[in-house]
Amino acid sequence: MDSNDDGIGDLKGIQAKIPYLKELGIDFIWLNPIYQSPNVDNGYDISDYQAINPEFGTLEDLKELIQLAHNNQIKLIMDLVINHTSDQHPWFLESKKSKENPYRDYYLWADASPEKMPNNWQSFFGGSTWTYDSSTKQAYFHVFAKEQPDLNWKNPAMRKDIYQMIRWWLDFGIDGFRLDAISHIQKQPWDFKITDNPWAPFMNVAGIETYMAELKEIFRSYNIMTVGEASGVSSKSAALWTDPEDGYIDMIFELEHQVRTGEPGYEIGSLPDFKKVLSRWQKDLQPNGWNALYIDNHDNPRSNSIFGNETNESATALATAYLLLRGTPFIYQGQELGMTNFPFESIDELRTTESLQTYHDWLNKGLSQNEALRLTTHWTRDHSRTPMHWTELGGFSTNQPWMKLNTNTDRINVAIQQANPTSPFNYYKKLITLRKSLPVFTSGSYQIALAKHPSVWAYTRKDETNEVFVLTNLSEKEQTVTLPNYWTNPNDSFEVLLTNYPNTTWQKKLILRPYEAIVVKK
Ligand code: ISL
Ligand code: CA
Repeated sequence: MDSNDDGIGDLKGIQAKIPYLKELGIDFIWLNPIYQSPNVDNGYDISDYQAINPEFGTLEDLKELIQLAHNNQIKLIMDLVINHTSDQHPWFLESKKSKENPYRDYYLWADASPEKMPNNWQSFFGGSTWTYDSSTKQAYFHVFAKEQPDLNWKNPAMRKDIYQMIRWWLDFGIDGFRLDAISHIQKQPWDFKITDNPWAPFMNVAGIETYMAELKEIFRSYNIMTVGEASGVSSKSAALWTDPEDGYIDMIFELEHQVRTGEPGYEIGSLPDFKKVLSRWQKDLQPNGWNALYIDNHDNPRSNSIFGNETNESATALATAYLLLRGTPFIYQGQELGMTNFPFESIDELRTTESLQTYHDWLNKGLSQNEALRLTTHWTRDHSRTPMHWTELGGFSTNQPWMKLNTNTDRINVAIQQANPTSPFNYYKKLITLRKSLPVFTSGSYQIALAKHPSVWAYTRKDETNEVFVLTNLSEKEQTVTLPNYWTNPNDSFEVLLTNYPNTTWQKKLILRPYEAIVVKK
């Protein structure tokens, strides 16, 4: 929400929407990076960790927001981006000056020539992980954009400065962190040879434990929550990472469930894999680990478009499927309305560096502008970054917003959905209330049901007092299912706790309507 009509959402805008968040029923806010940044990667390139980007407001505004949130029993966590900084961070500006500079080893430098980089590793955003610097005849290392040099975690002086900054924020009064790209902070030796996985040289590499243990020491001395974005940490080791007794952090975002299938450029989300991956994470993290649950985030297209068919039913079925799993559910802005992908028509409508880079790579390979645009936008992160829809005309700003509003604000907006009892917004409210009403949803065990069904995701949650069956048809076709006897025995009573369709039935043979969801308690 933009409070000062410059087209950019800001801290005061969030303050104004605390009542909305309270009504929805959330317990904490996670803010994407709002620090001082040249914005090459939407704030994930930080040039001053202890300053707020003036576009978003001031430290004072943040203090106020935290206060207001706390008054409403809402906590607030910030993104902690410590795998890399911006190339405009004073540490890097110093580091670049000379090989002898005291900040040289805050980053990763190696001998190179313009023709020969230290190795052939590829960055997540395309191209080499190395950028050559002619003045010192060395190259610096970056797993993301060249404007995001990786910090050298082997350097104790660098770590000390980072730890001091972390404590500064925790003393400021925030309630925790989402640890960005944390599994990449340790790298293999530069002569490590890539075989099958191009990201292996910097995915959860051995030795990372030392740094995670140091971070844990800090986190454990505050009453906070931490969630790590930790791609490459397997579901098996995630249980150790998040063990309540001696894990490094409280919970983990896995990235594996975003499986795509189909030809490149035409891919769709793969439902069977989505279900399989999430089920494995549920299994492997019980009883000792803890999941962070999500279907939308700022790095992926909208789930209602890639796994759903952009209807209220698909939005609510997907919500039911993930929000009742074991773990802490996250809701990404607008997901609760069933917001959808953006119909990109021009490259000017895109904002992320990664996508602009991809577009130019396609053009350089000789593709037409139209085809390059189609391939780039098919799966861009920009789908999810368009402004939130508050009213029929958007209501995000009185000015031209920093990214175009989606074209369906008339159908998908807060005002209209608050007034409609069967809207996704009101369904999310019910779902959150339901989740909080029974401890089985927090601590009960997870067991998949109808495991082989290609379009239905069903599972049970169970503790000493309650047993619940969650049944979702995640397809736009009717699906017939045969429920286990245990769940349809006429001698037992079954209570429908929640459903996204009127006139639900519960019997051994069921025909589920498109994206129908039913939650039943025995
Ligand atoms: O592991 C990955 C791919 O298999 C990467 O996805 C990586 O872990 C992820 O992209 C990291 O994302 C985060 O850090 C980026 C930033 O651009 C993203 O927005 C953020 O979510 C760099 O800070
Ligand atoms: Ca603004």
